[in-house]
Amino acid sequence: MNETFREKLYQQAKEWVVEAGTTIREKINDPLTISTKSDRNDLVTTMDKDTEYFFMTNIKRTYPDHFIISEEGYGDELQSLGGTVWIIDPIDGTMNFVHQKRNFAISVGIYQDGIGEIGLIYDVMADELYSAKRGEGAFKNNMALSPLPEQKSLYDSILGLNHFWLCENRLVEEKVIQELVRTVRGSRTFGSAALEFAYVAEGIMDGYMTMGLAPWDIAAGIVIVNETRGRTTDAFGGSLNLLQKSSVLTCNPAIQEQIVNEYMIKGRK
Ligand code: 2AM
Ligand code: CA
Ligand code: CA
Ligand code: CA
Repeated sequence: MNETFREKLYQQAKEWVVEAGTTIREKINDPLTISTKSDRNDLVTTMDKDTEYFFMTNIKRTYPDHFIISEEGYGDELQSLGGTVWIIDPIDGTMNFVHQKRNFAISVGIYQDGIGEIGLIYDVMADELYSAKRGEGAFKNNMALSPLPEQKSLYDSILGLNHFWLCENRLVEEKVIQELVRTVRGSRTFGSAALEFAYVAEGIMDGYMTMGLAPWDIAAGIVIVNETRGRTTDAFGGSLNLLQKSSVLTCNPAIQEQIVNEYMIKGRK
């Protein structure tokens, strides 16, 4: 992707993200129409769908040759990441949106032939935009984010985890997750994968690990975390495929191998 076009695309994507976020903020106290998807806690609202529709119509009108991967059904069914692909979660953290009216984000990643070029994560209620272009560093609004520290011990790390790690699975039976939680300084659950990636990039959390995320949960986050020296793999250190669901570990590289080798891979055996 040539530099001039990427800059234009970045400015355009940013404009749409902020416009969509502003609309959500203005309507935050309006009555919601909420439905459930795979289970009773898997929520979707008309705001999720309307926001995705806003992106889809704007993108298809302005860039008819671009593709879209997105959560709520307005995207394309893609078998490959060839060409320019927008990977969009219109509201990441829908449960937070519904119950808390905060701590949710719009997440937009733009990939060229599988390479993450642009990442935008907009914390709508805080009006904080995390952004990155590949090779040009990451920002929170207009402030450049510092590279993550080269020295980091797991003992003084804060890890983003969620309650699914406590539910029945092999890693819990093997006491792996319990040991990991005991080793780290603390754990946090924010309920928005995109924001948890943004916090790792910002260095206010040292890692985030979760099961079963979709491409739109992580596409923007990967680009932003990369730009502050963070690394993203599946929870067992394997590479990610943005056409599939996967477990995810994004963290400071200083603790990545230890989490993977001493906990996750050991626990899977
Ligand atoms: P969502 O709000 O866009 O659905 C919450 O733990 C995080 O996991 C959110 O980023 C949420 O994204 C994501 N998630 C992925 N699959 C989910 C599911 N089936 N139910 C609830 N949250 C899910
Ligand atoms: Ca969802
Ligand atoms: Ca999501
Ligand atoms: Ca969503």
